[in-house]
Amino acid sequence: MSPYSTDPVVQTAQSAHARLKPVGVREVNLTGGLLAERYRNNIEAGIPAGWTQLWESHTIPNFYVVSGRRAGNVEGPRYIDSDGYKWLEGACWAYARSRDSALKAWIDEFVDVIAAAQEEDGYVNTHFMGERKSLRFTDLNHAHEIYCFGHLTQAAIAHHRVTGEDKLLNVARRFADLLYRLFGPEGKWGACGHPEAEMALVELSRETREPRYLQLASRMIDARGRKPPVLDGSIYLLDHAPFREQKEAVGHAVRALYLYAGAADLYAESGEQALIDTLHTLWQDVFHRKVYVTGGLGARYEGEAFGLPYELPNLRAYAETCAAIAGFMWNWRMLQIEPNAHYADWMEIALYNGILSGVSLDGTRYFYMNPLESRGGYERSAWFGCACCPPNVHRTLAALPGYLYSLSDETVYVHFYASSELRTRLPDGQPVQLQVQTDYPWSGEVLLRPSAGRYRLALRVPGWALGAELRINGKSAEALPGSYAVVQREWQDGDTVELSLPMPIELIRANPRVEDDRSGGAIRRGPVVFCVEQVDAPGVNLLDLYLPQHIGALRAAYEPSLLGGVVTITGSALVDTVAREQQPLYVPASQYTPPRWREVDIRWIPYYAWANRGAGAMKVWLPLP
Ligand code: FUB
Ligand code: ZN
Repeated sequence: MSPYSTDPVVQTAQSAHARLKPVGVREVNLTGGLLAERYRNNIEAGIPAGWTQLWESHTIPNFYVVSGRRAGNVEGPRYIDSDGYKWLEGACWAYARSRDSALKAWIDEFVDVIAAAQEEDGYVNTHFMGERKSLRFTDLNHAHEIYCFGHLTQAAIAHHRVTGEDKLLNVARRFADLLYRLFGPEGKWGACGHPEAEMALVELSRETREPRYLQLASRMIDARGRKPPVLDGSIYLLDHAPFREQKEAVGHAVRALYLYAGAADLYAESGEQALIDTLHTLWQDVFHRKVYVTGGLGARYEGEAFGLPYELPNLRAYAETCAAIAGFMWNWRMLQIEPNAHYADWMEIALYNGILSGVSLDGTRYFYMNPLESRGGYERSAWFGCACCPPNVHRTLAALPGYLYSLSDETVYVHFYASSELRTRLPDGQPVQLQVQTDYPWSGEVLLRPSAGRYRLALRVPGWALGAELRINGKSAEALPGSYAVVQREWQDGDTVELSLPMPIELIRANPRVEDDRSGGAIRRGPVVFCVEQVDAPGVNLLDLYLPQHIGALRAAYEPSLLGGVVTITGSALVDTVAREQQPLYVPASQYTPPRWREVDIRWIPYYAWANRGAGAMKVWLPLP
């Protein structure tokens, strides 16, 4: 029996330059708590509603049309196939554990029609078949053909890993072979204006042990920034400089982050120093200067792009759901290469804030943009004309079990805390089970029960967890925030590991270079960022609302019947009672009326849960009085 998990999300088990090996999605059972609930809701509500939307948006009918099984026209944007593929990937990860026959029937139907749509030479993209056939590969900048191939391939790999069937994998391989003929070493230079295929090709080479796909991924990364340009030489398409010379995160955020994730995948195989140096430089730029406190990425509406350093507006935050997910994917790959807790810390911030905010609590409505402030009127939609985000949520939540743990020789890494059971084998074949009980993220108390055997446990102590304590069978051990606490022993049945991660209510201040936030603060508790919604501050214009003088007077409590069960924070805040609407917009400082304070009782809720009680105003950052 292979010592490797057969259904991981990213298969680094044999990657020479990744220190961590994954566990399979089937090896982890989420048994309770917030992540289990979001995971279940995604499978029971989000993915089924997505199937309906794929029909209504014409995503699936397009495949029927091009395969000749239905009359009609292909409709929708050039990248519409990718929405279906992302859903399909999610459906496969969901099926890994649910084994639900109705879900399998949808998967089978979709796989069947994709295979039927594929042409003899391996090409499949509904937008460029039929009448538009002559336009194939004539616009690598904007056509998204290779991007759609990437999503097809990721779906195919999930399908193969989860079902053991190779029908879709063969479709992906035939398309990859076509791309290799066109853009491999014997072909022209080529890459997609929207990166994505790089990750998919590395993973395809891992799945098939076919080195040509890795070579093609490498060539696509090398294709950027050439002279004359292979694309259009623009920053938007990440074609402004050779990848290894890109020192700042610029351009379209999702494209950039997928490119970085693909480069990390390539590094895990090649070990090329220049690649990891570039990735470290870009990571510093993104996570020290360009990320929202929610893990949101890509500040600008214009070009859906990264802003300048510290350009992080709240009301006009773009923070596309896909970008938070792409950052999550990149950090996962970095974490498998080198298990530094800061990668997992940012994954966790993104997951509990900027990713979960992307989907409604009922699991069927989505945000495209995730602003940190709203004046009201902004709400989630069931689908979009450009529907990249909803199925990205489907695939991410469906794959959650595969993200909690990793393995290395003799070590089980615990990255994220959720009530769960892990049943896996260490790379040396030793079976390991781990039971985790916790109310995380509402409580930082975590109880772990490892099965007997000689191995290490590496427990992530989040960077925010000052005062963390670790006890092995009641005896204290070191737990440094921002690192993995490693415990090695001959575990006996009945051993307990207790991790206490203090979760005080924290006032977060931003680097004062962030102009929107410099005179304010945000409330965070553990990894969860909070916000105030209009409904919890009745009669108060949120523009007049200020933080309280003493954060210490705020109280956190679990409210089981609110928003699916959340910890809320209550207490008094300050309202400026000066009738500001009657004041001029600008006055000489000598005539300025300072605030007149009144205390009001308000409630903060987790940011991810906002806009589930109407589309009222909302703020994450409030000014300090
Ligand atoms: O271009 C396809 C998708 O549309 C991108 O990933 C999103 O950012 C949106 O631009
Ligand atoms: Zn999106």
